Amino acid sequence: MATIPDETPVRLRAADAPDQPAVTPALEDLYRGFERELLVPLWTEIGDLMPRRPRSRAVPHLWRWRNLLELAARAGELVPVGRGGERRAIALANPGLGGRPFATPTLWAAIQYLMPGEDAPEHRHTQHAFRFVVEGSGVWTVVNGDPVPMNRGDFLPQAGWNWHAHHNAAAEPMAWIDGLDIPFQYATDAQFFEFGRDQISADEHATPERSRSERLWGHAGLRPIGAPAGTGTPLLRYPWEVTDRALADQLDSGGTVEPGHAAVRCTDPATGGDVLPTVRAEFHRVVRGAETAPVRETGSSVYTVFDGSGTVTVGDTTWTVTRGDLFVVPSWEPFSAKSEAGPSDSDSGSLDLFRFSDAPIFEALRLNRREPR
Ligand code: GTQ
Ligand code: FE2
Repeated sequence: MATIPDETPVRLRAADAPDQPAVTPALEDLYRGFERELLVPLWTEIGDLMPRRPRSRAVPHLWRWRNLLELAARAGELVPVGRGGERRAIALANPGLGGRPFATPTLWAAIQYLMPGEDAPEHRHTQHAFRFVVEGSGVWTVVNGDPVPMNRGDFLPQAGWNWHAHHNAAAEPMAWIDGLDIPFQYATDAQFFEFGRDQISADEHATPERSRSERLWGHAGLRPIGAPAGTGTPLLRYPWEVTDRALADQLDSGGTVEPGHAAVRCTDPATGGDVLPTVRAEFHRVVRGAETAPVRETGSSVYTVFDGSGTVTVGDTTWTVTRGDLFVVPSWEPFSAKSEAGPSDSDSGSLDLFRFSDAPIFEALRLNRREPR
């Protein structure tokens, strides 16, 4: 039996498959029989279905924040937000995924935009979601009636099936990034969606500095004994001040991933596990001049440059990146980042990256693999 070379094209045609008999009328008739009965022989498909290593249809791709923001602002002027469309969210469509609004085969990433005074109506869905704020403030997301502020650097997880609406209480428009597992759930045929109230109450339009969820669950190492179990992670905001301090303290105290590279993962305070069942969220800080060692992993990630600048390499592609830029790392593509001074010196002096990935899915299914490249 001939071995299939490593770089065999993804789809083998019947007659091209290794060790195939010559094409005779009898063989052609056999293949017509397969077609008629809706049967497909493994030997014509094996290179595509059972590759030697991951071959993502998703490709490395970068979206520039200034372009996203400019288009989102125009959508803010031209396109209303309301029942039906539900959100003024504009998704990143990976050029390898056939025009679907999928950043990776499992992850949705979008820029969402609300004009001053606007409300995005209440709904809930099985898809797990989060918000991440690159710049601005003034929007509160109201989760099960609890208004949660959104400020620069904040990470706001929101597990599936919780009611949520958003309202902009400020005089300025605000943009942020949404991450969801929409493409993954699309493949499961297990999604549900419900419309909530068209208008949330006056109480829920309140603009507290801290949500009820943070007052209960936002104290590291302290679990509220009487707090009722909700659906999914109970802490609804991971404020930037805390994340920033955690990264700075890690660099000072020698517990880094590698020299000059600190990283933290957002966890569910009730379980200690990933913050969402299908989505992992991490912050990485690479100090000026440092570079991360190239690594490849199964599963896909979307990165956002939160602060600073530098270069990032995904597979064979290297980009110079700056605040707000978003890029995709497909499964098994090596990734590394280098922190370098950029055109604007107003940053913190480090390259700060926010990363989200589908790692919890891969770990649950024991499909996770990782190797230095
Ligand atoms: O804010 O509730 O980008 O339901 C996609 C689906 C945002 C949201 C998205 C959603 C939302
Ligand atoms: Fe939603």
